[in-house]
Amino acid sequence: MNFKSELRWSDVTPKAAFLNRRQIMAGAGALALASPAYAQTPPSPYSTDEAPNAREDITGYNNFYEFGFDKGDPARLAGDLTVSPWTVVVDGMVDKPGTYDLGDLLAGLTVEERIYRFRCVEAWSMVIPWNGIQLSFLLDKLGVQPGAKFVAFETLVRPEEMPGQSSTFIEWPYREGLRIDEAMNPLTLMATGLYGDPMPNQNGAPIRLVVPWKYGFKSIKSIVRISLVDKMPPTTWNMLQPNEYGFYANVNPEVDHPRWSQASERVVGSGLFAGRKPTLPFNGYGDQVASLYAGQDLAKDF
Ligand SMILES: Nc1nc2c(c(=O)[nH]1)N[C@H]1C(S)=C(S)[C@@H](COP(=O)(O)O)O[C@H]1N2
Ligand SMILES: [Mo]
Repeated sequence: MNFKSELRWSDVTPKAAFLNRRQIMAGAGALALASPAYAQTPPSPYSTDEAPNAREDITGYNNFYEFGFDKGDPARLAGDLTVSPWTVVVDGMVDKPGTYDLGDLLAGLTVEERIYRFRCVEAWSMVIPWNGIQLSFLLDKLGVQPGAKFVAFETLVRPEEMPGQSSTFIEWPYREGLRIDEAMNPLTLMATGLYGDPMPNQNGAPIRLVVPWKYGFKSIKSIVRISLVDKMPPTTWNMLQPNEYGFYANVNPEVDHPRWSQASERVVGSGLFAGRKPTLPFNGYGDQVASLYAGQDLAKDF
């Protein structure tokens, strides 16, 4: 049996990374053998060694306005979203445009575990063990043309399954974008799962962006369109409140939100009194990304 051709995109998340060695030795050998992709996932040098939040925090406290404005709405209402089949349109300045089945889009690419800090613009944070594909590898496969300066993303529009889309507060689809060098940075991930399981619907199934040095709103969920473009694309929060939410949205303790401080953050799940810590420039990823912004005034390009 050729396991590789039998594997679907959702099967290639590295579950075995979460089984300890003794479990693998003792009883899970069958899983390891049947799923070569699992066993081949070494710990990533890009992962933080901070302890991940509990699955209940990550899957129970969400922002996903397509399902409502409350943090509990996505967990309550996203369960019935149809995430398979899933198609992604790739268009613009790219060698291989098309309407891809998700499995075809990701075929041949390696799913890695990346444990990243995650900082919402609302000043709360978590540590999340994502599984996903480095965006640069996907873009290399698609063939970015020299004229492309930005990559734009759109979320699914399906009001029948996304009750929050009855609100006109946001002009759907939810949109986000990155400059090409940001998209090509090795930290930037197209996440397909967390904790070794396929992405929970409330976290942006079946595929979402994760940009760990930027405020969480850049990390657009449930992506159905990827466009390579030559101009800075319109993005949802910037369209809504340009003076509060910039295109770059790099985590920056020195540039406050007009209505609250960004100097510190509430660590979700860590208890009432101990749960605050200072926010770090670029969310602690400055060594990897500060050079992208050399020569830019980050108080202006916030
Ligand atoms: N399509 C879409 N993507 C989205 C959002 C959203 O409302 N719709 N919210 C953003 C915000 S503000 C945050 S903080 C993160 C939350 O991701 P999480 O629920 O997986 O923690 O998703 C981002 N991506
Ligand atoms: Mo957010």
